[in-house]
Amino acid sequence: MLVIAGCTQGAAAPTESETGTIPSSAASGAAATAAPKPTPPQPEFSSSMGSSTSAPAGAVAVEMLGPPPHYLPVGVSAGAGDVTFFLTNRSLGVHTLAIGRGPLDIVNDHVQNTPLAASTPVNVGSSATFTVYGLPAGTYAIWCTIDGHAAEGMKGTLTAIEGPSASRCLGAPGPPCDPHVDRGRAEEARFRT
Ligand SMILES: [Cu+2]
Repeated sequence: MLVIAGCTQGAAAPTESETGTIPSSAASGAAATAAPKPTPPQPEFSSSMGSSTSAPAGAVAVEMLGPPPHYLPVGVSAGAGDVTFFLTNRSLGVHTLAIGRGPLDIVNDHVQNTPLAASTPVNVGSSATFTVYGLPAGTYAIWCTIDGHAAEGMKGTLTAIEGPSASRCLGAPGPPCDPHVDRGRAEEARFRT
C-alpha cells in the first residue's frame, strides 16, 4: 500500500507581481480624430536623381526661380524615351519637378493630378539631374509638388517628341535650350499652339 505523505509546504508560491504597468491602450481615441491618410499614388514611370554642376548633353535645363516660385522656361520639349532634366534652384526655397498628364487641376491651391514621376527636392543654390525613363511621346504637365507652388505659378509643360530629338525649349529650333534666350519664343510657341 502506497501512502503518500502529504508533505505540503506551507509556503505558497508567491504570486507574480505585476511589476510593469500596462501601457495605456487608449491611443485609439487620438488616432480616430486624424483624417485617414490616403495611400500615395505610385509613380507610373521610374526615375532617378543625380548630382551634377552642369547640364549633361541633351538634358532639358529648367531653372527654379522665385519668389514667386516659377520655372524658366515654362515650356520645354525633349525626345520621347528617357528624359533628363537639369534642375538649377536659384530661388529662396526648395522645389521639385513632377510630370503628369495635363492639364493641371488645381483645387484650393492643391494639384489634383497624380504625378507620373517626381523629383526629390532640389536645395537652394544647387543643381541636380532628374531622369524619367521610358516617357512616351505626348504633352505633359510639369509642376512643383511643394505645397502651393503650382498654384503660385510653378508649372509648365513638357512636350515629348517621337524619334531622336535634342532636348530644347519649345519652339526654339536648333541647339539645346538656353532658358534666358529662348524664354520669349517658348512662351510664344505655347500660346500659338
Ligand atoms: Cu516649388
